[in-house]
Amino acid sequence: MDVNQFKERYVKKFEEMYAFDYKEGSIREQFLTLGYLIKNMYAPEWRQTSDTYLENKSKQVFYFSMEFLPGTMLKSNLLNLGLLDTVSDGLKELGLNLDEVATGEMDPALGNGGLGRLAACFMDSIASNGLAGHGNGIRYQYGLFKQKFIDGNQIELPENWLRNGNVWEVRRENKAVTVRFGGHVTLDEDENGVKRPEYHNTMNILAVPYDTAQVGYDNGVVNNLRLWSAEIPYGEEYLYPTDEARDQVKQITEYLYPDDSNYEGRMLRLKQEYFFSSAGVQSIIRYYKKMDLDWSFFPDKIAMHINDTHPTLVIPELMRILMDEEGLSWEQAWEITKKTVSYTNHTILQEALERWPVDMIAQLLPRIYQIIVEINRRHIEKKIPLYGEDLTYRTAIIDHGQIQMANLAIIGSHSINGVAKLHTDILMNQTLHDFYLMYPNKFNNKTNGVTMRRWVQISNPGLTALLDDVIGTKWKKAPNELVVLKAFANDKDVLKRLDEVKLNNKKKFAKYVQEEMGITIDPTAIFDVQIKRLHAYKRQLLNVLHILDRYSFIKENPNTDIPKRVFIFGAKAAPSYHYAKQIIKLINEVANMINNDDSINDLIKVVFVENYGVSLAELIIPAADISEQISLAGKEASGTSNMKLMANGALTLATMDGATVEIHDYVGKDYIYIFGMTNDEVQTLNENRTYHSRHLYETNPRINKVLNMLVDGSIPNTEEIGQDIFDSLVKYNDEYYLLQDFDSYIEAHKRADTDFKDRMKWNKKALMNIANAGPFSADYTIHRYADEIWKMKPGEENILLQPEA
Ligand code: CR1
Repeated sequence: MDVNQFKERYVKKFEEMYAFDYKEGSIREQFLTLGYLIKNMYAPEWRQTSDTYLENKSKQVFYFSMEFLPGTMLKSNLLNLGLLDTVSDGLKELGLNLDEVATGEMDPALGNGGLGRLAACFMDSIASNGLAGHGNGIRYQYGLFKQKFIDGNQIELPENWLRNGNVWEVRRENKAVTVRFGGHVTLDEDENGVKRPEYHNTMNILAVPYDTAQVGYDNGVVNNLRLWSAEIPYGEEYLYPTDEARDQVKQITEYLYPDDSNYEGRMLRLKQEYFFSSAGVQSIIRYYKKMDLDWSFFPDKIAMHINDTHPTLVIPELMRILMDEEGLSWEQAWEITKKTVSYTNHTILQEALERWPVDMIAQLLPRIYQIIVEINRRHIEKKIPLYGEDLTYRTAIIDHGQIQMANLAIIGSHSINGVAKLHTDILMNQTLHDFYLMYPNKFNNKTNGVTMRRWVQISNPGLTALLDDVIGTKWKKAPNELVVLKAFANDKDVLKRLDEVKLNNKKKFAKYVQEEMGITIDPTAIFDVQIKRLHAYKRQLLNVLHILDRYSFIKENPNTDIPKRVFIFGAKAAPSYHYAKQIIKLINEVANMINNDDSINDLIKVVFVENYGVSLAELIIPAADISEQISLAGKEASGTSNMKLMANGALTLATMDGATVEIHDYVGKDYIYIFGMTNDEVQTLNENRTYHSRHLYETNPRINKVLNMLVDGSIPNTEEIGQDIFDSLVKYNDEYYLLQDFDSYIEAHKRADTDFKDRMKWNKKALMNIANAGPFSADYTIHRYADEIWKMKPGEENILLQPEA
């Protein structure tokens, strides 16, 4: 399609849809027109991809995830279809602007943070790597809450992302399945003496799929993201005569749970988990039957991956269907299940490990409960002779009246992986050590990755053009080619151009901050960015302590020559996470105080953007100079903003935690600012029990001064929260060791100040970060998942493997 053809089709489409001239269309109408037009264009490839998979009986992976955070899809679809320039030029000739039209799209916030965004990057990479793989999740009516600040406090508003419809999705009513809840189950013998379950008085919910195309990059592959919505089954409306009864159904897919690191124990959450797990498994089974193969080939054709433990019920659900509906024996079903399912762990935080009360599962899912009990019984029986009682019971699925979802996920799958080397080591040596002794071969590492298409090509066109010009375009298909850039590390011209690209991106963000927040920031200042969920372990508070320290230094030394800094925060706190919300209030009040203090010559500004999400990340990341990755070592499983920021030329200022350890190893110590305790040092401090934060408060004058600011009225409107936060650090012994790492953190920032003054030195460091970002492309991560866990090859004509006897 050339520019003229595009223009013609666009104008025609607009008139068909709205029956008036496109020039009078609203942004929303222009966006919708473009969206439908693009959908028409990939529809044949979408259909063809799925036909090919069926014809070739290709092995396919289904990625089960409670969350997907895809971001807006207009530009990513255009990019992947190779139409970005054509459409951008065509619109221009029609007097329209692609960037403006793109604002007509809502950003679907169907996830909390890293876990959901990772799932979206993986969808993009699976299709772009030419792999047959699809997502399976929930079509929440409301995404993650919209964050507002009122008097500096976080307020949560509903995010009605579907209110104007969604161009990309296709409702497939004819593919709906029924998911059963509640009631009770009896096991009756059939004529052959086989026990068959009979369900009584169940509540039947219709799961209706909405499919969204996942367009691969320049390869003609279009996979599927299937999100399920709960409805009353047709013909059963009479069973739901009241609003309340109907609400119970609607509720199942109404809200995304807004906690990312807290286990939420409500019945509704459990319903959600079973709902999309069961619907997904049922539709996969129906599909497999179309291939007309023996059940023993199932694991050769289907892989089911569970993103954290939220979809763990896939395991007993697959067992249930294979036995109860397809008549397989327990042993056959168990072999198939284990070979089909694999599991990723995303956190070692105890409070995030899912445990459901036995009663809850027994009541909501009686048949599934029976199967879990039996899996547990057989596990214990088989392992005691091999590992003894102590170890075996520590790995039990049912313990103290609770179902341990991680234990079920490990026992019922063939692979468990962590998301960065350090995280996987901690899983093997500590958190899941008993399981590691039992199943050493199941454990493996898959360091996270990010898609460079969204995070460089789409969000940073300036850098993309520079790279294309300097190193050619190979990096777009093979991100490791970015390493070629190293050859230009001392090339003044390239470094200067890099500087200009960054400055432009900073100007763009500064404009947003001016318009949306009324804060003026200087684009030549250091843009120091921390963007991630608000959580105590991520230590946004340490960042604040540094800001206060710097502020008081400048007040006392107004003529200092340190470079200007803009501290940029983006973070949502779980609505029930009181402490995190206090930190938000504190940051906002500190921002107010500093931004309005004329005596410091704008040497510091603090910008806390409202409603941080994928779209804002696309604006902030290309503008960042410093990437703050300052979690307590051992706590951040991987982090993924670290990778996006690095790829956009920000310098990482970090503890040795999560994937930042690997970033350090690739980029080299001269191009990163490392501070603080290592994981081993944290462990030692934990074991010795010698940490006394009050002692540090009393003996370290710098710490003393900054902490006093929290309670002596220096910061307006923080009386109560200032005291609470102070107490968490001094009275309750500073759980995340902020004060222990404080001095080295300040030191690291000083080094950054000095380096920034030498522009060429700084730009060289930025360049080295970009050049070393290739290994963190999700394309490589997905390649390793496919190769080592899912046993899949791109476009492979799948040859039937002989099933094991
Ligand atoms: C981790 O906290 C990681 C993402 C994706 C998060 C973060 O470090 O990058 O997963 N874990 O792997 C999470 O959300 C529920 O757990």
